[in-house]
Amino acid sequence: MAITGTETFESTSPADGETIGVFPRSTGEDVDRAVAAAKEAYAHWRLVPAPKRGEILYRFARILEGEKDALTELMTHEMGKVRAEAGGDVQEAIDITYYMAGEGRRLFGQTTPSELPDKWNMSIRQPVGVVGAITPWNFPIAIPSWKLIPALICGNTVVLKPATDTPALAERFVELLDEAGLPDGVVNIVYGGGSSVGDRMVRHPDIRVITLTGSRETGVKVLEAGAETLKHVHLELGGKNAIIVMDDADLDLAVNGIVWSAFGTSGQRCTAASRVIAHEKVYDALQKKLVAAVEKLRLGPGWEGDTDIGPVINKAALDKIHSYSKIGSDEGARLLTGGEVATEGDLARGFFYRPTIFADVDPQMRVAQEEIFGPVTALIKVRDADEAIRVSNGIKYGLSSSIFTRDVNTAFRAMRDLEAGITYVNAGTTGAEVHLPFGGTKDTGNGHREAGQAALDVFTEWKSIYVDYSGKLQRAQIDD
Ligand code: UN1
Repeated sequence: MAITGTETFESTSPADGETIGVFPRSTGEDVDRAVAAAKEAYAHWRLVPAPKRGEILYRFARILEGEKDALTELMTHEMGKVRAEAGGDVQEAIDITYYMAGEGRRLFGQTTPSELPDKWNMSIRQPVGVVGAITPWNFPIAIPSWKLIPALICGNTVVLKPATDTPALAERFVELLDEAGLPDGVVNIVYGGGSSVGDRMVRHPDIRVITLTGSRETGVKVLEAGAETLKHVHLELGGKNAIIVMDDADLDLAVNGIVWSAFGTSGQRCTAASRVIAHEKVYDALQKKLVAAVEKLRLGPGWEGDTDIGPVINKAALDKIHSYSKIGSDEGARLLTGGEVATEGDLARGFFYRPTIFADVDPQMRVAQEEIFGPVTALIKVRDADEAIRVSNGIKYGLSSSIFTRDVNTAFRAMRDLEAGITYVNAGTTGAEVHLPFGGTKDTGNGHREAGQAALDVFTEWKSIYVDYSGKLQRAQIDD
């Protein structure tokens, strides 16, 4: 779909400022045309048998596999994550595509007996219509795929608005979908910011579903704006996830889990472990091991083989993250390591922040309550499992949670009582797999889940069908 806007914006690498590409800024009319194209394509796409839609998606999965290295490389440049993680991002897209392509031969509904004789009852899933997908920069291939692929297998058509930090990856993603054989108009892309292009989508009467991954603040705005047209709104918002380390935990394993979950992707995951809740008996030992492990991490561009931590996404993010180091210190938390922008040598060309750990954090401090979305974690000391669970739950978000313990009773209590959409036992807070529901409780969302079978509920409506073959009027609830 051609874009008429004459304004452009540049995508640059957060690692060294190199220009990745120049993209058109879509206008409101561009959004309207994209929606119109999607609406027109829907008339046909919804009638394509789901297994045939699945065949196109299988082809897409194979194309993605072939393009995995190139997309990975591009991601290390445009988004900044390190190569292993960028590969994982693309792999997550491949995984969900194979999984959802298979749904083409399932998309199960239900059949159930009727209360009346000679009558057939069933319920089926039907597509909803045009889906508006608003995606973030932190998983620039995986998250568009979590939203688009389930939407498509169910028979919807899509308008995608990717984050303005990662347009090149989104453009490539859509080109590859085209290459797989999606009919024209089934997927359309628009570029631009949330307050202009995003807002137009959210208010558009012909978009029936909005699926957003973003901040809590944006989520509330989208929900409000979408209310006017009674849209289905699927929200995947923030987190302030904690790892609990009990006194019987394997400490070295816990340290590995914390380093990976707190500092992987430079802490820029909704699922990142931005709090560590440690039992008082292991608190000091854990601190020491953690600082030693973190100070070994090497900062650098994601495309360099020995880099552990890449840049953060942009200058505004760097400033926000750094402001929390000051907030933490001002609140009385003890800075164990980090707390500064890294500028030595070539790092000065990008947005690098030293992995930062605060100790002696009170659960109510801002560094323990607010989503920082950077390589910062806060250590909190507790006396027992009850307090650990209480502290873990004592936030407004409810995405991911974790406990390291060897006690099966404690593990099961945590599995039951942690208020979160995801709980890990003896693993960090990141690493969701695509065939399980992904999402959170409380302010992390509005009750929906993506991925897994649960994603189908976002992208379909249930229709109940009653077929009476008795040849006479039969009245439910009245006739025997
Ligand atoms: C996100 O940060 O929004 O579990 C998604 C994980 C990844 C997905 C994170 N599989 O960390």
